[in-house]
Amino acid sequence: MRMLALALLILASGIAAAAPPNFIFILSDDVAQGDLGCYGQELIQTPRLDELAAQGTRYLQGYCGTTVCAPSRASFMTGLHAGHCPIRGNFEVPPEGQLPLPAETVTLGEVAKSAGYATGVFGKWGMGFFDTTGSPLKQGFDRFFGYNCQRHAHSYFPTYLYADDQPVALPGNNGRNVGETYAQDLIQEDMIHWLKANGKKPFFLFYAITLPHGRHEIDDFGIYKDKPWTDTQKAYAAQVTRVDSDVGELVDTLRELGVDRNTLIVFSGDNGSSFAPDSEIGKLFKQTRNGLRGFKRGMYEGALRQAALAWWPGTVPAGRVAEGPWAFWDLMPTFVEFSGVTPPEGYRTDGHSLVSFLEGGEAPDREYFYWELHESRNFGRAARWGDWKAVMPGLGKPIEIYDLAKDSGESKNLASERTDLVERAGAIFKESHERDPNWLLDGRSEEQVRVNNEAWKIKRQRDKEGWVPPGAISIEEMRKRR
Ligand SMILES: [Ca+2]
Repeated sequence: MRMLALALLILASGIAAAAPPNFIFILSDDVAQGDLGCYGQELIQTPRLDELAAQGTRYLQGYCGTTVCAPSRASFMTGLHAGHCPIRGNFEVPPEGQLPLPAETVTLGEVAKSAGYATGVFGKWGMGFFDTTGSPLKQGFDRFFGYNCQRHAHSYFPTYLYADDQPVALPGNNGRNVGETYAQDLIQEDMIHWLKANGKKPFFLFYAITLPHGRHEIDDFGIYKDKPWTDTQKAYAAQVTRVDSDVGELVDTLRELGVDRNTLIVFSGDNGSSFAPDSEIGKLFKQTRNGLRGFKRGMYEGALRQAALAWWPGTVPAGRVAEGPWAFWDLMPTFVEFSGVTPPEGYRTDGHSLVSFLEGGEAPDREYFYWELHESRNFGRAARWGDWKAVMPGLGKPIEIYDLAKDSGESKNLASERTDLVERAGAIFKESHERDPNWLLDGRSEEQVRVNNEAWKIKRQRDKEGWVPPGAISIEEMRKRR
Protein backbone atom coordinates (compact mmCIF):
# COMPACT_ATOMS: atom_id res chain seq x y z
CA MET A 1 0.00 0.00 0.00
CA ARG A 2 2.80 2.36 0.96
CA MET A 3 4.69 1.40 -2.21
CA LEU A 4 1.63 2.21 -4.33
CA ALA A 5 1.25 5.60 -2.63
CA LEU A 6 4.91 6.31 -3.25
CA ALA A 7 4.61 5.26 -6.89
CA LEU A 8 1.58 7.53 -7.34
CA LEU A 9 3.47 10.39 -5.71
CA ILE A 10 6.41 9.91 -8.08
CA LEU A 11 4.03 9.71 -11.04
CA ALA A 12 2.17 12.84 -9.94
CA SER A 13 5.38 14.79 -9.40
CA GLY A 14 6.65 13.54 -12.76
CA ILE A 15 3.58 14.98 -14.48
CA ALA A 16 3.83 18.22 -12.54
CA ALA A 17 7.50 18.52 -13.47
CA ALA A 18 6.83 18.30 -17.22
CA ALA A 19 6.88 21.95 -18.25
CA PRO A 20 3.99 23.24 -20.37
CA PRO A 21 5.07 23.59 -24.01
CA ASN A 22 6.45 26.86 -25.29
CA PHE A 23 4.96 28.65 -28.26
CA ILE A 24 6.81 30.76 -30.84
CA PHE A 25 4.91 32.45 -33.65
CA ILE A 26 7.22 33.94 -36.28
CA LEU A 27 5.47 36.32 -38.65
CA SER A 28 7.55 37.53 -41.58
CA ASP A 29 6.06 40.73 -42.99
CA ASP A 30 4.91 40.30 -46.62
CA VAL A 31 6.93 37.13 -47.29
CA ALA A 32 5.26 35.05 -50.03
CA GLN A 33 4.89 31.27 -50.18
CA GLY A 34 6.98 31.32 -53.34
CA ASP A 35 9.90 33.08 -51.62
CA LEU A 36 10.91 29.92 -49.76
CA GLY A 37 12.94 27.06 -51.24
CA CYS A 38 10.59 24.52 -49.68
CA TYR A 39 7.74 26.06 -51.72
CA GLY A 40 9.77 25.98 -54.96
CA GLN A 41 11.88 29.16 -54.91
CA GLU A 42 15.07 28.65 -56.95
CA LEU A 43 16.96 31.94 -56.68
CA ILE A 44 16.58 32.96 -53.03
CA GLN A 45 18.35 30.78 -50.46
CA THR A 46 16.33 29.74 -47.37
CA PRO A 47 18.19 26.68 -46.00
CA ARG A 48 17.09 27.05 -42.38
CA LEU A 49 13.40 27.44 -43.20
CA ASP A 50 13.65 24.51 -45.61
CA GLU A 51 15.15 22.54 -42.73
CA LEU A 52 12.19 23.48 -40.50
CA ALA A 53 9.88 22.18 -43.25
CA ALA A 54 11.89 18.94 -43.54
CA GLN A 55 11.86 18.42 -39.77
CA GLY A 56 8.27 19.57 -39.41
CA THR A 57 5.12 20.13 -41.46
CA ARG A 58 4.58 22.42 -44.42
CA TYR A 59 1.03 23.65 -45.03
CA LEU A 60 -0.35 24.41 -48.47
CA GLN A 61 -3.52 26.11 -47.25
CA GLY A 62 -2.56 28.12 -44.15
CA TYR A 63 -4.64 31.31 -44.28
CA CYS A 64 -3.76 34.72 -42.81
CA GLY A 65 -6.14 36.90 -40.76
CA THR A 66 -6.63 39.21 -43.70
CA THR A 67 -4.38 40.63 -46.36
CA VAL A 68 -2.55 43.58 -44.77
CA CYS A 69 -0.41 43.92 -41.63
CA ALA A 70 -2.43 45.18 -38.65
CA PRO A 71 -5.67 43.21 -39.08
CA SER A 72 -3.81 40.03 -39.96
CA ARG A 73 -1.78 40.11 -36.75
CA ALA A 74 -4.83 41.25 -34.77
CA SER A 75 -6.68 38.13 -35.93
CA PHE A 76 -3.84 35.97 -34.62
CA MET A 77 -3.64 37.97 -31.39
CA THR A 78 -7.40 37.83 -30.66
CA GLY A 79 -8.45 34.46 -32.12
CA LEU A 80 -11.16 36.27 -34.13
CA HIS A 81 -11.81 36.47 -37.87
CA ALA A 82 -11.94 39.89 -39.49
CA GLY A 83 -15.73 40.18 -39.16
CA HIS A 84 -15.46 40.09 -35.35
CA CYS A 85 -11.96 41.44 -34.78
CA PRO A 86 -11.66 45.01 -33.42
CA ILE A 87 -8.94 45.72 -36.05
CA ARG A 88 -10.01 45.08 -39.68
CA GLY A 89 -7.69 47.31 -41.68
CA ASN A 90 -4.57 49.49 -41.41
CA PHE A 91 -6.06 52.43 -39.52
CA GLU A 92 -3.36 55.07 -39.04
CA VAL A 93 -3.47 57.32 -35.98
CA PRO A 94 -1.42 60.52 -35.48
CA PRO A 95 1.23 61.15 -34.32
CA GLU A 96 2.39 57.51 -34.05
CA GLY A 97 0.63 54.14 -34.01
CA GLN A 98 -2.50 52.47 -35.32
CA LEU A 99 -6.07 52.07 -34.05
CA PRO A 100 -5.58 50.34 -30.67
CA LEU A 101 -6.92 47.03 -29.44
CA PRO A 102 -9.65 47.84 -26.89
CA ALA A 103 -8.88 47.18 -23.20
CA GLU A 104 -11.47 44.40 -22.93
CA THR A 105 -10.09 42.35 -25.86
CA VAL A 106 -8.57 39.09 -24.62
CA THR A 107 -5.26 38.62 -26.43
CA LEU A 108 -3.02 35.60 -26.77
CA GLY A 109 -0.47 37.56 -24.71
CA GLU A 110 -2.97 37.78 -21.86
CA VAL A 111 -4.01 34.14 -22.16
CA ALA A 112 -0.35 33.05 -22.00
CA LYS A 113 0.35 35.45 -19.14
CA SER A 114 -2.60 34.07 -17.16
CA ALA A 115 -1.05 30.59 -17.55
CA GLY A 116 2.21 31.85 -16.02
CA TYR A 117 4.11 32.13 -19.31
CA ALA A 118 6.87 34.68 -19.88
CA THR A 119 5.68 36.76 -22.86
CA GLY A 120 7.68 38.77 -25.39
CA VAL A 121 6.97 40.50 -28.68
CA PHE A 122 9.74 41.68 -30.99
CA GLY A 123 9.66 43.45 -34.35
CA LYS A 124 6.52 45.31 -35.43
CA TRP A 125 3.38 45.70 -33.28
CA GLY A 126 0.84 47.93 -35.09
CA MET A 127 -2.08 47.38 -32.67
CA GLY A 128 -1.86 50.52 -30.53
CA PHE A 129 0.71 53.02 -29.28
CA PHE A 130 2.05 52.86 -25.71
CA ASP A 131 -0.32 55.55 -24.39
CA THR A 132 -3.40 53.64 -25.60
CA THR A 133 -5.27 50.49 -24.53
CA GLY A 134 -3.55 48.66 -27.40
CA SER A 135 -0.01 48.93 -26.00
CA PRO A 136 1.72 45.54 -26.06
CA LEU A 137 2.65 46.21 -22.43
CA LYS A 138 -1.09 46.46 -21.55
CA GLN A 139 -2.08 43.46 -23.70
CA GLY A 140 -0.18 40.75 -21.87
CA PHE A 141 3.46 41.22 -22.88
CA ASP A 142 6.38 41.52 -20.44
CA ARG A 143 8.83 42.64 -23.10
CA PHE A 144 8.55 44.62 -26.30
CA PHE A 145 11.38 45.61 -28.59
CA GLY A 146 11.10 47.17 -32.03
CA TYR A 147 8.67 49.42 -33.88
CA ASN A 148 5.33 50.13 -32.24
CA CYS A 149 4.02 51.90 -35.35
CA GLN A 150 3.77 50.43 -38.84
CA ARG A 151 4.59 53.73 -40.55
CA HIS A 152 7.81 53.90 -38.50
CA ALA A 153 8.59 50.32 -39.59
CA HIS A 154 8.89 51.41 -43.22
CA SER A 155 12.51 52.33 -42.45
CA TYR A 156 15.19 49.72 -41.74
CA PHE A 157 17.57 52.47 -40.62
CA PRO A 158 15.23 54.32 -38.23
CA THR A 159 16.44 57.14 -35.97
CA TYR A 160 14.99 55.25 -32.97
CA LEU A 161 13.36 52.03 -31.77
CA TYR A 162 11.58 51.16 -28.53
CA ALA A 163 12.72 48.90 -25.71
CA ASP A 164 9.37 48.37 -23.95
CA ASP A 165 8.05 51.97 -24.15
CA GLN A 166 11.51 53.53 -23.74
CA PRO A 167 12.81 55.15 -26.94
CA VAL A 168 16.36 54.18 -27.91
CA ALA A 169 18.25 56.57 -30.21
CA LEU A 170 20.10 55.13 -33.22
CA PRO A 171 22.65 57.81 -34.13
CA GLY A 172 24.03 57.63 -37.64
CA ASN A 173 20.68 56.51 -39.06
CA ASN A 174 18.73 59.02 -41.12
CA GLY A 175 15.35 57.23 -41.02
CA ARG A 176 15.34 56.94 -44.79
CA ASN A 177 17.77 54.58 -46.40
CA VAL A 178 21.24 54.70 -44.88
CA GLY A 179 22.84 54.41 -41.49
CA GLU A 180 25.02 52.59 -39.03
CA THR A 181 22.50 50.36 -37.26
CA TYR A 182 20.31 47.96 -39.20
CA ALA A 183 17.15 47.72 -37.09
CA GLN A 184 16.71 43.97 -37.54
CA ASP A 185 20.18 43.35 -36.04
CA LEU A 186 19.19 45.11 -32.82
CA ILE A 187 15.73 43.47 -32.72
CA GLN A 188 17.25 40.00 -33.23
CA GLU A 189 19.86 40.72 -30.51
CA ASP A 190 17.17 41.72 -28.02
CA MET A 191 14.97 38.73 -28.91
CA ILE A 192 17.84 36.25 -28.41
CA HIS A 193 18.81 37.98 -25.14
CA TRP A 194 15.21 37.65 -23.88
CA LEU A 195 14.98 34.04 -25.02
CA LYS A 196 18.16 33.08 -23.16
CA ALA A 197 16.85 34.79 -20.01
CA ASN A 198 13.37 33.22 -20.21
CA GLY A 199 13.82 30.01 -22.18
CA LYS A 200 13.76 27.76 -19.13
CA LYS A 201 10.34 29.07 -18.04
CA PRO A 202 7.30 28.36 -20.16
CA PHE A 203 7.28 31.19 -22.70
CA PHE A 204 5.26 32.66 -25.56
CA LEU A 205 7.33 34.53 -28.12
CA PHE A 206 5.70 36.53 -30.92
CA TYR A 207 8.46 37.39 -33.37
CA ALA A 208 7.00 39.87 -35.86
CA ILE A 209 9.97 40.26 -38.22
CA THR A 210 9.57 43.31 -40.49
CA LEU A 211 11.58 41.78 -43.36
CA PRO A 212 11.07 41.55 -46.35
CA HIS A 213 8.36 44.26 -46.25
CA GLY A 214 9.21 47.39 -48.26
CA ARG A 215 11.28 49.47 -48.36
CA HIS A 216 13.91 47.09 -49.66
CA GLU A 217 16.86 48.26 -47.63
CA ILE A 218 19.60 46.06 -46.24
CA ASP A 219 23.07 46.64 -44.84
CA ASP A 220 24.64 43.87 -46.94
CA PHE A 221 23.57 42.17 -50.20
CA GLY A 222 25.53 39.12 -48.99
CA ILE A 223 25.55 36.18 -51.41
CA TYR A 224 23.55 38.21 -53.96
CA LYS A 225 25.99 41.10 -54.38
CA ASP A 226 27.37 39.93 -57.73
CA LYS A 227 24.08 38.74 -59.21
CA PRO A 228 23.03 40.41 -62.49
CA TRP A 229 19.96 41.87 -60.76
CA THR A 230 18.75 45.34 -59.82
CA ASP A 231 19.59 46.64 -56.33
CA THR A 232 15.94 46.24 -55.31
CA GLN A 233 16.00 42.58 -56.38
CA LYS A 234 19.29 41.95 -54.54
CA ALA A 235 17.96 43.70 -51.42
CA TYR A 236 14.74 41.69 -51.49
CA ALA A 237 16.56 38.36 -51.80
CA ALA A 238 18.99 39.38 -49.03
CA GLN A 239 16.07 40.35 -46.79
CA VAL A 240 14.42 36.95 -47.21
CA THR A 241 17.74 35.20 -46.57
CA ARG A 242 18.25 37.36 -43.45
CA VAL A 243 14.85 36.18 -42.14
CA ASP A 244 16.08 32.65 -42.78
CA SER A 245 19.40 32.99 -40.93
CA ASP A 246 17.80 34.86 -38.01
CA VAL A 247 15.21 32.07 -37.64
CA GLY A 248 18.14 29.64 -37.78
CA GLU A 249 19.82 31.41 -34.86
CA LEU A 250 16.56 31.23 -32.90
CA VAL A 251 16.33 27.46 -33.48
CA ASP A 252 19.98 26.99 -32.50
CA THR A 253 19.29 28.90 -29.27
CA LEU A 254 16.36 26.58 -28.44
CA ARG A 255 18.69 23.61 -28.90
CA GLU A 256 21.37 25.21 -26.71
CA LEU A 257 18.76 25.75 -24.01
CA GLY A 258 17.61 22.13 -24.41
CA VAL A 259 13.96 23.16 -24.92
CA ASP A 260 13.57 22.35 -28.63
CA ARG A 261 11.49 19.22 -27.95
CA ASN A 262 9.10 21.25 -25.81
CA THR A 263 8.57 24.17 -28.19
CA LEU A 264 6.10 24.64 -31.03
CA ILE A 265 7.29 27.03 -33.73
CA VAL A 266 4.80 28.25 -36.30
CA PHE A 267 6.34 30.32 -39.11
CA SER A 268 4.14 32.31 -41.49
CA GLY A 269 3.71 35.43 -43.58
CA ASP A 270 1.08 38.01 -42.57
CA ASN A 271 -0.29 38.45 -46.10
CA GLY A 272 0.55 37.20 -49.59
CA SER A 273 3.26 38.70 -51.75
CA SER A 274 3.21 42.48 -52.17
CA PHE A 275 4.11 42.13 -55.81
CA ALA A 276 2.21 41.60 -59.02
CA PRO A 277 3.70 38.81 -61.19
CA ASP A 278 4.91 41.37 -63.76
CA SER A 279 6.62 43.66 -61.22
CA GLU A 280 10.40 44.05 -60.79
CA ILE A 281 10.45 41.53 -57.93
CA GLY A 282 7.56 39.34 -59.07
CA LYS A 283 8.93 38.57 -62.51
CA LEU A 284 12.43 37.60 -61.32
CA PHE A 285 11.47 35.51 -58.31
CA LYS A 286 8.18 34.11 -59.71
CA GLN A 287 6.49 34.10 -56.34
CA THR A 288 3.23 32.97 -57.91
CA ARG A 289 4.70 29.62 -58.97
CA ASN A 290 1.92 27.99 -56.92
CA GLY A 291 -0.51 29.15 -59.62
CA LEU A 292 -2.65 31.16 -57.22
CA ARG A 293 -4.33 34.38 -58.25
CA GLY A 294 -3.79 37.76 -56.63
CA PHE A 295 -1.50 39.30 -54.02
CA LYS A 296 -1.51 41.57 -50.95
CA ARG A 297 -4.71 43.63 -50.39
CA GLY A 298 -6.77 41.28 -52.54
CA MET A 299 -9.19 38.53 -51.51
CA TYR A 300 -8.02 35.79 -53.88
CA GLU A 301 -6.00 32.81 -52.68
CA GLY A 302 -2.62 34.38 -53.59
CA ALA A 303 -3.31 37.05 -50.99
CA LEU A 304 -4.74 34.77 -48.32
CA ARG A 305 -2.63 31.58 -48.44
CA GLN A 306 0.65 31.95 -46.61
CA ALA A 307 3.96 30.23 -46.33
CA ALA A 308 3.17 28.21 -43.19
CA LEU A 309 5.45 25.81 -41.33
CA ALA A 310 5.06 24.06 -37.98
CA TRP A 311 8.01 22.55 -36.11
CA TRP A 312 7.97 20.70 -32.81
CA PRO A 313 10.41 17.74 -32.82
CA GLY A 314 8.74 14.58 -31.56
CA THR A 315 5.21 16.04 -31.80
CA VAL A 316 4.73 17.59 -35.26
CA PRO A 317 5.51 14.91 -37.90
CA ALA A 318 8.68 15.47 -39.89
CA GLY A 319 8.47 15.99 -43.64
CA ARG A 320 4.70 16.14 -43.80
CA VAL A 321 3.06 18.31 -46.45
CA ALA A 322 -0.49 19.01 -45.28
CA GLU A 323 -3.32 20.08 -47.60
CA GLY A 324 -5.97 20.82 -44.99
CA PRO A 325 -6.99 24.46 -44.54
CA TRP A 326 -6.60 26.48 -41.32
CA ALA A 327 -6.33 30.17 -40.42
CA PHE A 328 -4.54 32.51 -38.00
CA TRP A 329 -7.55 32.73 -35.68
CA ASP A 330 -7.15 28.98 -34.97
CA LEU A 331 -3.86 29.55 -33.14
CA MET A 332 -5.57 31.00 -30.03
CA PRO A 333 -7.68 27.88 -29.27
CA THR A 334 -4.69 25.74 -30.28
CA PHE A 335 -2.60 27.43 -27.60
CA VAL A 336 -5.44 27.12 -25.07
CA GLU A 337 -5.61 23.36 -25.71
CA PHE A 338 -1.91 22.53 -25.62
CA SER A 339 -1.11 24.78 -22.64
CA GLY A 340 -4.12 23.45 -20.69
CA VAL A 341 -4.94 26.98 -19.50
CA THR A 342 -8.42 28.14 -18.52
CA PRO A 343 -8.75 31.36 -20.54
CA PRO A 344 -9.55 34.62 -18.73
CA GLU A 345 -13.07 36.07 -18.58
CA GLY A 346 -14.19 37.62 -21.87
CA TYR A 347 -12.38 35.01 -23.98
CA ARG A 348 -14.12 34.04 -27.21
CA THR A 349 -12.80 32.71 -30.48
CA ASP A 350 -13.87 31.95 -34.04
CA GLY A 351 -11.10 29.38 -34.32
CA HIS A 352 -10.77 25.63 -33.94
CA SER A 353 -7.90 23.95 -32.11
CA LEU A 354 -5.28 22.58 -34.50
CA VAL A 355 -3.64 20.29 -31.93
CA SER A 356 -4.61 16.97 -33.55
CA PHE A 357 -3.93 18.40 -37.05
CA LEU A 358 -0.45 19.49 -35.90
CA GLU A 359 0.17 16.03 -34.49
CA GLY A 360 -0.54 14.41 -37.86
CA GLY A 361 -4.36 14.21 -37.94
CA GLU A 362 -6.86 15.90 -40.22
CA ALA A 363 -7.68 19.63 -40.32
CA PRO A 364 -10.66 20.49 -38.11
CA ASP A 365 -14.14 20.43 -39.62
CA ARG A 366 -15.75 23.84 -39.72
CA GLU A 367 -18.65 25.59 -41.32
CA TYR A 368 -16.66 28.29 -43.12
CA PHE A 369 -13.76 30.76 -43.16
CA TYR A 370 -14.47 34.48 -43.44
CA TRP A 371 -12.32 37.51 -44.30
CA GLU A 372 -12.88 41.21 -44.77
CA LEU A 373 -10.47 44.07 -45.39
CA HIS A 374 -11.14 47.77 -44.94
CA GLU A 375 -8.88 50.06 -46.91
CA SER A 376 -8.91 53.82 -47.20
CA ARG A 377 -11.23 53.80 -50.22
CA ASN A 378 -12.11 50.17 -50.57
CA PHE A 379 -13.63 47.16 -48.85
CA GLY A 380 -13.29 43.50 -49.84
CA ARG A 381 -14.71 40.25 -48.44
CA ALA A 382 -14.26 36.54 -48.94
CA ALA A 383 -15.56 33.26 -47.55
CA ARG A 384 -14.70 29.64 -48.04
CA TRP A 385 -16.87 26.64 -47.20
CA GLY A 386 -15.71 23.19 -48.29
CA ASP A 387 -14.05 23.84 -51.65
CA TRP A 388 -16.33 26.75 -52.54
CA LYS A 389 -14.84 30.19 -52.40
CA ALA A 390 -16.74 33.46 -52.58
CA VAL A 391 -14.99 36.77 -53.28
CA MET A 392 -16.36 40.29 -53.21
CA PRO A 393 -13.29 41.99 -54.65
CA GLY A 394 -14.25 45.58 -53.86
CA LEU A 395 -16.93 48.03 -52.74
CA GLY A 396 -20.15 47.52 -54.69
CA LYS A 397 -18.69 44.66 -56.76
CA PRO A 398 -20.83 41.53 -57.22
CA ILE A 399 -19.93 38.28 -55.45
CA GLU A 400 -17.81 35.84 -57.48
CA ILE A 401 -17.86 32.07 -56.90
CA TYR A 402 -14.99 29.64 -57.51
CA ASP A 403 -14.55 25.91 -57.10
CA LEU A 404 -11.12 25.57 -55.46
CA ALA A 405 -11.06 21.79 -55.98
CA LYS A 406 -10.99 22.23 -59.79
CA ASP A 407 -9.83 25.82 -60.06
CA SER A 408 -7.41 26.87 -57.30
CA GLY A 409 -6.28 29.74 -59.58
CA GLU A 410 -9.82 31.24 -59.35
CA SER A 411 -10.11 31.77 -63.09
CA LYS A 412 -13.70 30.65 -63.73
CA ASN A 413 -16.37 32.68 -61.95
CA LEU A 414 -19.43 30.43 -61.49
CA ALA A 415 -21.69 33.12 -60.02
CA SER A 416 -24.14 33.31 -62.95
CA GLU A 417 -24.79 29.54 -63.02
CA ARG A 418 -24.70 28.96 -59.25
CA THR A 419 -26.99 31.62 -57.80
CA ASP A 420 -27.63 29.24 -54.88
CA LEU A 421 -23.95 29.62 -53.88
CA VAL A 422 -24.08 33.41 -54.31
CA GLU A 423 -27.01 33.37 -51.91
CA ARG A 424 -25.11 31.18 -49.44
CA ALA A 425 -22.10 33.56 -49.60
CA GLY A 426 -24.39 36.52 -48.95
CA ALA A 427 -25.78 34.77 -45.85
CA ILE A 428 -22.24 34.02 -44.56
CA PHE A 429 -21.16 37.63 -45.17
CA LYS A 430 -24.22 38.90 -43.30
CA GLU A 431 -23.87 36.69 -40.24
CA SER A 432 -20.08 37.07 -40.00
CA HIS A 433 -19.86 40.84 -39.96
CA GLU A 434 -20.33 42.33 -36.51
CA ARG A 435 -21.20 46.03 -36.73
CA ASP A 436 -18.41 48.35 -35.65
CA PRO A 437 -18.38 52.14 -36.21
CA ASN A 438 -14.64 51.99 -37.00
CA TRP A 439 -15.29 49.57 -39.88
CA LEU A 440 -18.21 50.70 -41.99
CA LEU A 441 -19.59 48.51 -44.77
CA ASP A 442 -19.73 51.39 -47.24
CA GLY A 443 -16.09 52.50 -46.86
CA ARG A 444 -14.31 54.94 -44.58
CA SER A 445 -15.89 58.25 -43.55
CA GLU A 446 -14.34 61.55 -44.63
CA GLU A 447 -13.16 62.05 -41.04
CA GLN A 448 -11.44 58.66 -40.96
CA VAL A 449 -9.67 59.44 -44.24
CA ARG A 450 -8.58 62.83 -42.85
CA VAL A 451 -7.10 61.24 -39.68
CA ASN A 452 -5.26 58.66 -41.80
CA ASN A 453 -3.78 61.37 -44.04
CA GLU A 454 -2.76 63.48 -41.06
CA ALA A 455 -0.90 60.49 -39.56
CA TRP A 456 1.10 59.99 -42.76
CA LYS A 457 1.88 63.70 -42.99
CA ILE A 458 3.43 63.67 -39.50
CA LYS A 459 5.47 60.57 -40.32
CA ARG A 460 6.91 62.19 -43.48
CA GLN A 461 7.71 65.39 -41.58
CA ARG A 462 9.49 63.43 -38.84
CA ASP A 463 11.51 61.49 -41.43
CA LYS A 464 12.61 64.75 -43.01
CA GLU A 465 13.77 66.13 -39.65
CA GLY A 466 15.42 62.90 -38.44
CA TRP A 467 13.12 63.17 -35.40
CA VAL A 468 13.93 61.25 -32.20
CA PRO A 469 11.44 61.08 -29.28
CA PRO A 470 12.43 63.18 -26.26
CA GLY A 471 14.12 61.18 -23.50
CA ALA A 472 15.64 58.59 -25.85
CA ILE A 473 18.52 56.63 -24.35
CA SER A 474 21.62 55.22 -26.05
CA ILE A 475 21.97 51.63 -27.27
CA GLU A 476 24.62 51.04 -24.56
CA GLU A 477 22.24 52.31 -21.86
CA MET A 478 19.44 50.07 -23.22
CA ARG A 479 21.75 47.04 -23.02
CA LYS A 480 22.67 47.91 -19.42
CA ARG A 481 19.02 48.19 -18.37
CA ARG A 482 17.72 44.92 -19.76
CA1 LIG B 1 2.36 42.77 -44.19
